[in-house]
Amino acid sequence: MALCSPLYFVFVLCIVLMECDVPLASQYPEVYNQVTSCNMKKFSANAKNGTIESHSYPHPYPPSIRCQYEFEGEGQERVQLSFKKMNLYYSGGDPDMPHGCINQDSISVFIYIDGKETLLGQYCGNKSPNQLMSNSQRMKVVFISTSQSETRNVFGFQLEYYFRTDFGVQGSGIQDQRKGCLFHYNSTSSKVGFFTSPNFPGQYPPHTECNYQFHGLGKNKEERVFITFGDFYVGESGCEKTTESDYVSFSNFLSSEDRKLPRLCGQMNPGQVIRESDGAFFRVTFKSNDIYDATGFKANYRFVPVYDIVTPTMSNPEHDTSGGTSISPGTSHDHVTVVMGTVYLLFLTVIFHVL
Ligand SMILES: [Ca+2]
Repeated sequence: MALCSPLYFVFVLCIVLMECDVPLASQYPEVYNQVTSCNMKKFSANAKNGTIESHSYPHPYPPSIRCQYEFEGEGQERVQLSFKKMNLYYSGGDPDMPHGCINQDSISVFIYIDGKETLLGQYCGNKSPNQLMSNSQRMKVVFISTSQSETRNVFGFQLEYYFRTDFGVQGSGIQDQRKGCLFHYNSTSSKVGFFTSPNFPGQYPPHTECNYQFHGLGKNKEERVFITFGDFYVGESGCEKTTESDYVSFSNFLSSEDRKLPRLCGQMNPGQVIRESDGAFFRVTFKSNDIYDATGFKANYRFVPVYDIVTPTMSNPEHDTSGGTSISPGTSHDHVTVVMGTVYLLFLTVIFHVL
C-alpha cells in the first residue's frame, strides 16, 4: 500500500480515531493466526467432560478454517458427544433440513474400528444429530468452514463431551466394571425397572456388546423375569446367526445362546415383543456390528412370583410405565385377602356371641 494512497490515509485515520468498524475480511490475517491453534486434544486424564465451541462462539466463525478436536479416553471409556447448539452456514437450501454436506460448512465425527479411522457421521446447517458415542477410547471431530461463510451471520456450534465408562446405558442396573458393558438387575433391589441400549436415545455405537443379567428369587419364592420392549430399532430385519445384522438375543443360560428364543432386530412397535424366562435367571444381549447403526431400545423388566403368573394378554404399551408385562400380579393376593377377611369376620361374630 503506497503511503500516499487514499486507503492508507483512511487506515491511519481509523487507527487514530479507534472508532472504525474494521471489515471482517481485514481481520483474516489476525484470525488465521489464532485459528491455526484451534486444533485441540482432550484427554480423560485431565477432565471427564467439557465443552467445545466454534471459534468466536457465539459470534460468527471465520471462513476457510479447519479445526480438529481429538478425544482420548482410557480403560473402557467411550467418548460421548452431545450437541447443544449448531448453526452453520448452509448454501444448499433450508439449513434446518439440509440435503447434503458436500461443499458446505460441516462437522464430521470419526471413530476407530480396529484402528482404522471411520466416518461416523457428517452434519451441516442447523441439524445436529442426537448424542453420539465412540466404539473405543478415541474419537475425532473435524469442523470445516468454506470460504462462502465469510459474511454470514451464523453463530457456530457448541457441544459437550464426556468420557463414560457406563456406555450410556440408562436404568437401574448395577454395572460390573470389570467386564465392560455388563449390568445386573437383582430382584432383591427392585421388582421393576428399565434398561436401554448403549448411548440411548442416540444411535448406539458400532462394534459393541452389552449384557443385561436378571436375577430373580429362587427356591420357595421362585420368580420369573418378564421383558417388554418399548422403543425398538436395532439393525435391519433378518438377524439369524448367518447374517451380520445388529441384534438383541435372550437366554436362560449365563454364557450360551438359547436356541429356543429367536434374536430380535429391525424396527418394532412398543409392546410388540415380550419375553419370559424359564427360571429365575434371564440374560439379554445387545450386539452391534461395524456398519449401519440405529437408535436402539428401551425395555422394561419385571420380576414376578410364579404363583402370580396367569395367561398373558397384551396390555396397552403406550400407557404402560410400570414394566408392561402381561401378567396380573395381585390376583393371588386378592384371593388371600378375601379369605382372611371372611375368617376375621367369623372370629368377631364368635367373640360377640361369647361376650
Ligand atoms: Ca450396525
